[in-house]
Amino acid sequence: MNITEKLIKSHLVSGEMVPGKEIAIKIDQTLTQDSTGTMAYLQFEAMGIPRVKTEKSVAYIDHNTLQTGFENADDHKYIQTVTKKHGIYFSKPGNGICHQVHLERFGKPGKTLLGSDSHTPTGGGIGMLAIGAGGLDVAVAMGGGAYYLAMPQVCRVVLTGKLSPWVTAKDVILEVLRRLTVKGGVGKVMEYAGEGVKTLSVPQRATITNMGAELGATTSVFPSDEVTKAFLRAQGREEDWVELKADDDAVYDEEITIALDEIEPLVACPHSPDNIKKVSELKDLAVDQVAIGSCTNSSYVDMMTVAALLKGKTVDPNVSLVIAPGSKQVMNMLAANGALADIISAGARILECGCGPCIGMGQAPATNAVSLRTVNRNFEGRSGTKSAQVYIVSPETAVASALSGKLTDPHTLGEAPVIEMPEHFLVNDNLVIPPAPEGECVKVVRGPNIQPFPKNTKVPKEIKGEALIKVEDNITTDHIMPSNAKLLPFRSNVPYLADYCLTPCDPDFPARAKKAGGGFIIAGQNYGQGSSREHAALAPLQLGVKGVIAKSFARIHMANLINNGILPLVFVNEWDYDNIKLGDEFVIKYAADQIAGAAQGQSVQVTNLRTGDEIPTRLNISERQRDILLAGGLLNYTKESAK
Ligand code: MIC
Ligand code: SF4
Repeated sequence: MNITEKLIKSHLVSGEMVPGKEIAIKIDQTLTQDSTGTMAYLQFEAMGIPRVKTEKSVAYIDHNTLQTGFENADDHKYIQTVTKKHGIYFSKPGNGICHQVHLERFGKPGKTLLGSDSHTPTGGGIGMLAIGAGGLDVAVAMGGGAYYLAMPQVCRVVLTGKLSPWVTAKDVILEVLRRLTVKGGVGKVMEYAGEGVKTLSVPQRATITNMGAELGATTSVFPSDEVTKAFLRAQGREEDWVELKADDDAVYDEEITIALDEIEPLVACPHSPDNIKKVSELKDLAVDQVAIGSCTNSSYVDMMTVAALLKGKTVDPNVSLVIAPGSKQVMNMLAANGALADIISAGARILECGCGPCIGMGQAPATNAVSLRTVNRNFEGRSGTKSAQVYIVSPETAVASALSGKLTDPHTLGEAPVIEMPEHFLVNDNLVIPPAPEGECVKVVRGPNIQPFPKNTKVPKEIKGEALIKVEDNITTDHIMPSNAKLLPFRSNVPYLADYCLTPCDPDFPARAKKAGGGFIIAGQNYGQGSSREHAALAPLQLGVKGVIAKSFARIHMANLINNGILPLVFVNEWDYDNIKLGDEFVIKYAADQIAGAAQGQSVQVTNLRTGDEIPTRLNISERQRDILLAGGLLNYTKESAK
């Protein structure tokens, strides 16, 4: 078996391990962050289970830490009290980005991790089967329920040789994205192998698995080997190590080879992580802002490298350099060894340990500005400025550019510094609050920002509605439910957020949907790529959206639509997309029967009342998902099944 199969087999609850078929796996650990967490805990509470049933569940506060009003602070109080009551560890704001901290302090090779954030696969860097999902799926897992997914195909990524100086793990994953694109990983696990693996540290591996999310992959995973063991030892938890490797005769569905020594510093250009060029091709592009941090590139070695490169230098006068170390551990170590002073004296602006600019929480660039970031996503508008041009680079390229004021290949800086992994990390978990031993008497505090979330109803006899919007390929969840410093505080208030749904594509969409009393979204390929935010399904539900008809869907978003009872219909004939006009009236007759038939592979006929066309579509659903859709979503289904 390969590693993926071993991890799945040891957690398999039901289903056959045949690619594409639905399987269910036991979840050992969960993580949530604050912007998806409030919803996940409200849903967990609605399930009425007193105590989590996982081995470890951790709630992080890392996204909404700007606290421009009472909303964030209210949500944090809610999460702190609800977790205390139900047996979940609480990582306070300031402790760092969920994925970075989880890797350092809680992740264990051989275990499964389900997180309400699409970059949960960061844990694959330490040999976990770590998957991103919607909040409701995470709530179910906390309650001891299995996680359902389509058995993935496994793509072996063979790494040969070793990275040359100035070339980084970030450049490796950008190279994978260049070859496979943002939909190249859909339905797959990217499993790393080959002699190059042992040359990469755990944080480097985690940078690569983190950005597997940008490929649309179910997850990515590295073996657990001596390097993993050394990392865990340095974190004071060697006892958490187990070895994990593929059998010699393991079989894979696909294979690609990446020669590490042939990679050059790369850059993802606006507005997609797969729009890759060589840094040297774009040299001299003037840069206005450089932001270093995010769950992709904020580890100790990343930050020490940044400090070494900045030491004794000054940031270009036209560049604003902002740096957010990934965790309190990293920040603390930089402070203790003096590297923080080097960063500060070079003129960098230090942000707290959190997501910050990555999700548009502050540091929005100026109009038309060029911003270089070490983040994983550069979707249009995500930085908080629609006209900004965001380029994704490694920390090394980021610093070289911050110093010169132009996009600069770090090779120009001379000899690359060699930063070793520490033998001992500074371990101090005093910002992690354990749950109350007995949660019964804990009072859960709810602020006025927490509003009831929309609930769907059973499928009616006929589903009717108009084409409310028609969008192109690769629409991201940042288009569907934008996040920025103004909107992120409202993640517990879906009625408020709904008024911004899909507005980057069409500002009139929410008003039109409300006026029409709901209807359908028409979309191209890979609809819903990006984040795990359930809000990208909840906001359309609030507006009465009944179905999305698309050429194809991204994995997590499709699961979120089903969990909320919205039909993810796939065009059988792509030309039907071309014939649809805004305002066309659709009807799905005998809806329940057609949905039932879809689980058996039959098509669902959507009638266009304007043209009289019958549009054949597919619902790629299991029998369980059929029942969820018929019930009007996972919550209704769970309640019905409990009767
Ligand atoms: C992101 O990077 O887009 C986020 C913000 O971390 C999201 C979660 C969210 O929308 O709250 C993700 O990746 O799932
Ligand atoms: Fe936070 Fe950015 Fe990572 Fe999302 S991608 S978890 S916003 S740092």
